[in-house]
Amino acid sequence: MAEEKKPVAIVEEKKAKKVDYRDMTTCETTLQMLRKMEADGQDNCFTRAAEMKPCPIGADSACCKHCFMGPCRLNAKDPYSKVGVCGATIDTIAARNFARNVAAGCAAHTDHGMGMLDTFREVVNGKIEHFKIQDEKKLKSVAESIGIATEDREVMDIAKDLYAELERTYTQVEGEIPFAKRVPPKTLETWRKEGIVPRGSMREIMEIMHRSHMGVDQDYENIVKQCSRTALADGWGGSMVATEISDILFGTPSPKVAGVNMGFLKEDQVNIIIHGHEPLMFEAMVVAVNDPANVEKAKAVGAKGINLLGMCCSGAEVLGRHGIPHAGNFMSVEPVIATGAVDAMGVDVQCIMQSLVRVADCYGTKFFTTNPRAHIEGAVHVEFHEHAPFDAPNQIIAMAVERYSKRTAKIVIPSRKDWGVHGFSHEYVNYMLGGEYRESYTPLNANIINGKIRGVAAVVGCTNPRVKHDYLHVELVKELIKNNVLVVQTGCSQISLAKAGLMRPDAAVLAGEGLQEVCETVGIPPVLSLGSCVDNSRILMAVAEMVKIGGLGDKISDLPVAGAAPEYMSEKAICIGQYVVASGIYTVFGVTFPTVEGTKFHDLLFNGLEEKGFGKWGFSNDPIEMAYMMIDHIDKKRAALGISEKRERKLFSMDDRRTAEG
Ligand code: SF4
Ligand code: MSK
Repeated sequence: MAEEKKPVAIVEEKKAKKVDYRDMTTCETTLQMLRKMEADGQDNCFTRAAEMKPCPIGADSACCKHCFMGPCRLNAKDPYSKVGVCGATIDTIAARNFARNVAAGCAAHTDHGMGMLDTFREVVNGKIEHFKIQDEKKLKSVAESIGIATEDREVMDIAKDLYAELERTYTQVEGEIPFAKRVPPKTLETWRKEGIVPRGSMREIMEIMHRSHMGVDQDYENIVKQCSRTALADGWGGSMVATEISDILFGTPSPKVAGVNMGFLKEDQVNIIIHGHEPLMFEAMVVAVNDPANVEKAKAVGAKGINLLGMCCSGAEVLGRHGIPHAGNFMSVEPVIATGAVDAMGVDVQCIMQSLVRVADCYGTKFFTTNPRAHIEGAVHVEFHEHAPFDAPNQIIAMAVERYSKRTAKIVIPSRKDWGVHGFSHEYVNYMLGGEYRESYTPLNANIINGKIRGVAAVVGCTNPRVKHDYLHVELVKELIKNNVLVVQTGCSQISLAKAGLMRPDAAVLAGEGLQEVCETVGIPPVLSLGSCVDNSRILMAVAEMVKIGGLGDKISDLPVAGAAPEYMSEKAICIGQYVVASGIYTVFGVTFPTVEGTKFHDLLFNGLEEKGFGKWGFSNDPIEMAYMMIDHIDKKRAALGISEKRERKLFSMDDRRTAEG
């Protein structure tokens, strides 16, 4: 019997602030492990958030440190009472800060996408042999969508042309990016009129960083234009390339039953978690854990096998593609290690908390960084190379097996396991609705027009310790489906909903009558999971298709659709929000929003953009209010399309609710 090792307290001197974890999460496994961490003397992001009061000036984005005459702090309560040392107004300061958020978010996604494209090039050139083109149908459809001929051509010839064309997504200095061809013509017209059709993302990011430098662009409206252009270079550019190349190389997801939650850890197996965003190492790991030589190594130390799980977006991607179980979303990453059952955690890029090194050390988990862009002080770096993709996974497995053989931490695995259907790619939705020989979104549009489906909502994004974990996601989505709004999801949000059981077809009973009928007829849950953060591009493809099918207007901004990221935390989310808004969709965020209400910049984002033919931003921290903000918007669009009267019954609006409450 292994001797229990008492974890070393992270906060030795300063006692972590006493918090009631029931106020912090609705995820019962996360709650159980947070309590365990407390008993073990560990801090976590919830306790650190309670200790770290956000700077109110910073939260309102009313400060600037873009030069060394500052930093300058304005007064958010009286925003036009002061200017920075250089004379910058609140509108300039907040718009520049927002621009830098967009730039960072766009850089993260486009660098990820470019990494995928680099791998694709090496596969096409025959320099990488372990990865192959697995989905030729997808390769051809992507090629055709941007004007590359495919008929009677060799797959590799098409692939070479596709690589050359898609490289422009990043490097092109003039002209429109290739996937602009996928944008509905009237939406593209609005972008052209505004001068925001993106060039290559490198160009856009360079320009936005230049323009937000001290003393350059000092007109918030002009800055917001470049925010839109840069963000669109992400959504219709870098992220879309990441999704499409992943599908071509690893297969386009189709629905599969898969498990979510910490209960999928197995005490008698070597548990390995991959956390981050890029699918390459995870794909190699899926092969490596099934390699008989590695399985034998695990059995030789008494384990029954190797149990691979995902976390965050890496996990969301393989959940839909391979049905690999998912251990939890962003707020559960520290708690999952506290189970003591994780023998190794490998991470790549984005959303990797630095604290994980210390938490892993406390519970004896072997912790590895794998990407040259993302080392963490104190972590063992085992670099992943696409040209020798099994080297890093084999090393990680070997060290996980060793840790299994020497487990000393007490193992406490929560029992909860949630099952659901995952992997609804844009292509599968097309097939599911129309059948193999008449793939089409026509039935979706028809059910929106006849009112069975009121509209479509994309609920996406992170979890954040500043709000109750999972709560906003789940309550918002429940309210939306109850009101016949079909919900699509990506990222950590989809894990929140999977844990709440809403990705099971029988969750249709929670939907309104019309949506329930459609779900039961097609055999789908009322909440469809589409994958990781970059897979928000699948949502863009879906709305473009809805416009193309017809009957719901001629641009994306005509559609009865809305978006939300109720618990967001990352700059990527700001960039996603901006490209969704610039594409024409009303988008509501929770937690906090980096503007001061009553300023011209705030008014532009929350009203003015809609007047120019785009979508607009909204904000609320009440999930029910958020739901009715989205529903009211959907109803407004239905009315403009002249399809309101086709609704079968009147549903509760936000005004009705206020009246009822009043
Ligand atoms: Fe202050 Fe202007 Fe410098 Fe910003 S750019 S820190 S507002 S002086
Ligand atoms: S992982 S960006 S916490 S969704 Fe994409 Fe989750 Fe947000 Fe990271």
